[in-house]
Amino acid sequence: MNYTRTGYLALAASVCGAVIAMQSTAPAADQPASGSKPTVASKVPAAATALTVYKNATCGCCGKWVEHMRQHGFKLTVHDVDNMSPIKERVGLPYGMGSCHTAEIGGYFIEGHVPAAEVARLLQEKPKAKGLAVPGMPIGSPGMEQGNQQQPYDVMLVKEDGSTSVFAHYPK
Ligand SMILES: [Cu+2]
Repeated sequence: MNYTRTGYLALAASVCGAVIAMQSTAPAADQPASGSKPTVASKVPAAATALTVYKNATCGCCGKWVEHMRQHGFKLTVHDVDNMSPIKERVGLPYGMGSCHTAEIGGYFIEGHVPAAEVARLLQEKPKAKGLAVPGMPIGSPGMEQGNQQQPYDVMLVKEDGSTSVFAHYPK
């Protein structure tokens, strides 16, 4: 199965490439201040904040999403893999829900540029579901920032039977 399809994704991928180029010239300085400040992850039990991420090594926007999640208090284990398709198939991602990176937390998958706040909400509410997905790579989602540009997008809840419903709409 091929999860990267349509010109829309190709465009998003080129934007993501631009992000890589921009990032390489920026100082790799802004580490999150550790400790004191409450984060969205602090709303869920500490044991539930361990997130495993699979991505391509060259994916710049994936790396930026990883930073976004760390800044919000999640503890990440990141695996760089060449072929994402077997992982997306294993977690049961339905056709049309695909994005770049795939993560797993608390028995759920997190596909694409899902905001940390929605991951925390998922872990608090614990719906019967397979996971959350932001299909494609919408501009303005975490890790896909392009100045002030903001493409409206939905965070989809993927149920156990593969059907989907809107979990959150952005911008809020
Ligand atoms: Cu991406």
